[in-house]
Amino acid sequence: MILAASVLEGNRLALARLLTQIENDSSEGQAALSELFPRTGQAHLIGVTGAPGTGKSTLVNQLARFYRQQGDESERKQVGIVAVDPSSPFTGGAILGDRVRMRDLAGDPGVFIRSMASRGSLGGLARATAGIVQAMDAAGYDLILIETVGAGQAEVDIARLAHTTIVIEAPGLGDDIQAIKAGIMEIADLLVINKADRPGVDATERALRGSLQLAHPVEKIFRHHGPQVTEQPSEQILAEKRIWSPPILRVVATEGTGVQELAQAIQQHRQFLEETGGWQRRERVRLQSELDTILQAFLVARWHAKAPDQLYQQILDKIVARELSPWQAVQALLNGGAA
Ligand SMILES: Nc1nc2c(ncn2[C@@H]2O[C@H](COP(=O)(O)OP(=O)(O)O)[C@@H](O)[C@H]2O)c(=O)[nH]1
Ligand SMILES: [Mg+2]
Repeated sequence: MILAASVLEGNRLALARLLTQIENDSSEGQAALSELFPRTGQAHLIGVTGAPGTGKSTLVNQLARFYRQQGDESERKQVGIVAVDPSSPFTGGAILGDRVRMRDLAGDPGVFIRSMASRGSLGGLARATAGIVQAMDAAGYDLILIETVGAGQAEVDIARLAHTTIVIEAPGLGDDIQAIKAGIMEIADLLVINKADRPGVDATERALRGSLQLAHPVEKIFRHHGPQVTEQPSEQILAEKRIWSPPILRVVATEGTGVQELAQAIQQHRQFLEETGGWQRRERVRLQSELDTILQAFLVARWHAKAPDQLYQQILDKIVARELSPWQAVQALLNGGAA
C-alpha cells in the first residue's frame, strides 16, 4: 500500500494523511496501520497528564526541545507529540495550544505534532490515540509524548498506552490534589511540580508525598522496618527490591529549569522497566486493552448489522418501561427476542 510505504520513508504529508484517516476510523486507515504494525514497538511512549493550566503543553514543548538539542545530528532523537484534549470540543483549545507549539518547534523535521480535540466517545478517543501513536512509532519517532487533560477515566486509559506516565501538579491548585489522589497517583511513574517559581511549592510537595504514601503503601512498610530510612527508602533498597518509587521533581517549564533532570528521570524509568521486565508487561497490557476495545466495537457493529433494528427498538422500549433490566435485555437480544 502506497500510504504505508510513504510513511515508512519518512514522508510527513503521508503521515499527516494517515493520522486523519485513523481519527476518522476509516478502513483505509485500518489497512495502513495493519501494514505498519510489525514496525511498531520501538518508541518510548511517555504520557503527560494533569489538570488544565498546570503547564503540560509548556513542559512537553521544553522536553521536545531538550531532546532535539542532545548529542550530534546522527544520534538525535525524533520526537512525536500527541495532544489529546477531551475537555475542549467546542473551544478549540487544543488547536490554540498547538499554534503556540508550532511556533516553538516549527521547521524541525525531527518533530511531529498532532492535536486531537475530542469527537464522539472517550473510548473512541482512546482508540484513535492508540492508532496515532502506532503510526508515529512506525514512522520512526523514538519518543512520543502524549499530553492529556487529567480529568478521569480518559487519562487512565491513555496512561495504559504509555510506558512512562508523568503526572503534573502546580502550586496554588491545592483543591485539585484531593481529586488527584484517588486515581491519578496510582498511574504516576514520575511526579512533577511545575511552576516551582510560584509560592506554595513546599506545601504542594508535602501534599504530594502524602498522596504518594496512600497510593504506594510499600514506602510505609520500609519506613517501619528500616531504622536507617527516615524519609524515603534508600536508592539501594529500592534497587534491590526492584520497586519503583515515583520521584518528585520541581520544574519551571517556562524557563526550562529542571527539564534536564526530568529527561534523566524518564531515562531511568525506561531502564528500570527494561531491567525488570516491566517494559514487556506494559506492552502486553497495552495491546490487550487495545485488542479488547477493538473486539468490543467489532462485535457490537457486527451484531447491529445482522439484527433487525425493529427488535432492538422494541427491547429498548421495554427497558425504558422498566419491563426488562439492561442485563435481561442483552439476554433477550442474544436469544433473538425471547426474554
Ligand atoms: N509561572 C509559571 N507559569 C507557567 C509555567 N509553566 C507554564 N506556565 C504558564 O501556565 C499557563 C498554562 O500553561 P499550559 O502549558 O498551556 O498548561 P496546560 O493546560 O497544562 O497545557 C501558561 O500561561 C504558561 O505560560 C511555569 O513553570 N511557571
Ligand atoms: Mg495543554
